[in-house]
Amino acid sequence: MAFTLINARPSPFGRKVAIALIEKGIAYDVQYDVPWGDLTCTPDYSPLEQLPILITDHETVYDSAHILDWLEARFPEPALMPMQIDARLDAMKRRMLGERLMEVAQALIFELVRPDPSAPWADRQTRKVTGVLNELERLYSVRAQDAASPLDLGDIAVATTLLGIEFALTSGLSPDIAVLRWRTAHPALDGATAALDARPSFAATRPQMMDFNLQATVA
Ligand SMILES: N[C@@H](CCC(=O)N[C@@H](CS)C(=O)NCC(=O)O)C(=O)O
Repeated sequence: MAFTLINARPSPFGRKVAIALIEKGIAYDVQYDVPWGDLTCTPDYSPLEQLPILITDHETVYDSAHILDWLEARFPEPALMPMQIDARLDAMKRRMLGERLMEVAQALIFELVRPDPSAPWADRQTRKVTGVLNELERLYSVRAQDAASPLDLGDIAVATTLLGIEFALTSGLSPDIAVLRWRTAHPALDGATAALDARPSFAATRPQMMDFNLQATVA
């Protein structure tokens, strides 16, 4: 079966899907698109008009979280979710927090590049980022005690979000927002992310810039 991933750069959402495909041993081609551009093909494949989109011979699947669930259902081996119920619920919680953190961080960045940002609204998003980072730090402190735990979708979601945030800051895509510099105050997340980032699936999908104007996108 042929797989095409339509992706945007440097999308943490698309990277999440690419990592899951590689971990499952599924070969795929990548096509890049700019969903904000006049020539975008994204609406041809997704009513949400968002990337990533995964196209196979028989199906078109969109939204990164839904694509991960679809992959797990259609290609269960190797499993990226534990079968044991407590481990599974823990992975689901880490995955949910990782996915929501990306959205909150994105909302904060977009607000702060607006010409007249709302301070109360930005403060609220800042509190959410702090709270989620602290909760993930607690969860990964526990997870670090079991060095043998296999990779799961929680790890992929959390690491792609944290590395995506870091890339946005270091590449200048985002302004320097103190709460988004997550490494120093969160040693368990620092350690877990470094280990995950050393995997071949992460090495093969490092974020890269494309010609992208955040200010124009927000406007
Ligand atoms: N919840 C979506 C978010 C994806 C997303 O925001 N994708 C961006 C590219 S990185 C996009 O397509 N934005 C265009 C838009 O929102 O209209 C997912 O996880 O797939």
